[in-house]
Amino acid sequence: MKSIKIWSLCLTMLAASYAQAQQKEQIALKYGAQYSGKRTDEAMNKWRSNRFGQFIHWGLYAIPGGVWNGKTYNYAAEFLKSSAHIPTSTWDSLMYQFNPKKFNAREWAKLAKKMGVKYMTITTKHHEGFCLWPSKYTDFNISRTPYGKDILKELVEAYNAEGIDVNFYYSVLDWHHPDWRYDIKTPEDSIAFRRFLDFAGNQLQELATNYPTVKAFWFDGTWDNSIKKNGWWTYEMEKMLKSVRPGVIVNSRLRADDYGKRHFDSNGQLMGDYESGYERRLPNPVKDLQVTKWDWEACMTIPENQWGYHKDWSISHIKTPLELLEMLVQTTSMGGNFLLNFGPAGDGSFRPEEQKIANTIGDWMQQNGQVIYGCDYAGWEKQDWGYFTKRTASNQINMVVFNVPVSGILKIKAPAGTQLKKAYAGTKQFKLEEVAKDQYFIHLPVQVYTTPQVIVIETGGGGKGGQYQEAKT
Ligand code: H76
Repeated sequence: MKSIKIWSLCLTMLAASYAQAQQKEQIALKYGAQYSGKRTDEAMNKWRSNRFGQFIHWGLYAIPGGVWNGKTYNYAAEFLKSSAHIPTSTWDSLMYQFNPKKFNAREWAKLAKKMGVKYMTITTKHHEGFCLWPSKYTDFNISRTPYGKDILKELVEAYNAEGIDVNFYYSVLDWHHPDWRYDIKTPEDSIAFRRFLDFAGNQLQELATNYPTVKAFWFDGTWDNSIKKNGWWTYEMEKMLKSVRPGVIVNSRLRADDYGKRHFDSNGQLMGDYESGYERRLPNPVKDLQVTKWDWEACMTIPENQWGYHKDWSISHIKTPLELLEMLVQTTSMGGNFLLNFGPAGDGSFRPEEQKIANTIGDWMQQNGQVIYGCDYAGWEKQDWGYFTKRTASNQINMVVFNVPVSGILKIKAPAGTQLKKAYAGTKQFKLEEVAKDQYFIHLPVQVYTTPQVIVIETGGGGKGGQYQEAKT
């Protein structure tokens, strides 16, 4: 007994000195995280409460739609220039065909509103380098197409009119710009890339200045050595955007620190305002609960890996509305935002499959959006039937049930000492049974369910007060 005590004392001391050493080992960084912890200002609280967003990939790649000279390329359609080895001058001349006859910004915004998204993130410029706004820093932009008008402005106005926030996706990687470099190997590279960074900085300043309602910048194409060796620039861009547009939000993907460490700096601090590494995948709802410590967003395609419009969707599994809805709910249950991608065609229309998905998800969201918007990680143990969400700054716990067991019994393990009072959906009340210490059953009618069921739990008071007979073993 005595030796156990001494050992545990030793271990405690060891742990304490280890923690101290860890703290001392903080590396001095010039370009690391600009603050620590979650932002709690109004703009960030709004971003977080939005929870569900629409991603839009639209550019010249929507015209060929993954097909070049009669050959279909199965890789992501927005990468066609690279997959089919198309010379830049050939690709760039697609600009003279960009004339989306069916484009109607207000219809796009109405579909998004119907789906229930609270924000939309649009590719202002993807890797191809083509700009959806009339940038004064390059001719490779919308004003030189037969369409001619500022599509970005039309979209911002139409979505904002529906009460939807608009965020700008911006690819730093640029296949069009002669000064882009993947790595810096010579003094010439260094000079050219410096010119490129000035160009990109000017464009970002232009976007932040000319579209004053922009809420966030979503950076992409930042993984190459050239950016990792220029962490200072990513630090400066975060600062610059926040000074031009106070409250604006940037994703962690923008950032690299002094040592080229990305997303999280060399001291393990998240850079930017939210983590943006979950792409076409979600964290594990049991094992990966560390994500609840910071803000994050997952982005998701409907096919396996198509962001821009691809003519042939038969080449991969197409996610169903229920699959996508479950991803949205799971993401909310872990304190993240879910950004679902759409790739409109070159004529400005949404394919029927995407419209169906938007409408089906929207039908559910109109009824049940209260368990998504303004909701967060509940801190309750995950159960097989689905997910818990919690309304921020309230005691309301929601259950979103995707798998009703054959018994109709939904098991709940409440946090220690939490009493459950009532389980209901609208005016319908379910039988709630306390079966053991902190354990409850909710009895659902045994039937076939075709949509996720929402049950609200009221906590506090009542119950057996923890009077249970403990087993002696
Ligand atoms: C790789 C890559 C890019 N990142 C995704 C968000 C899409 O934009 C895709 O093209």
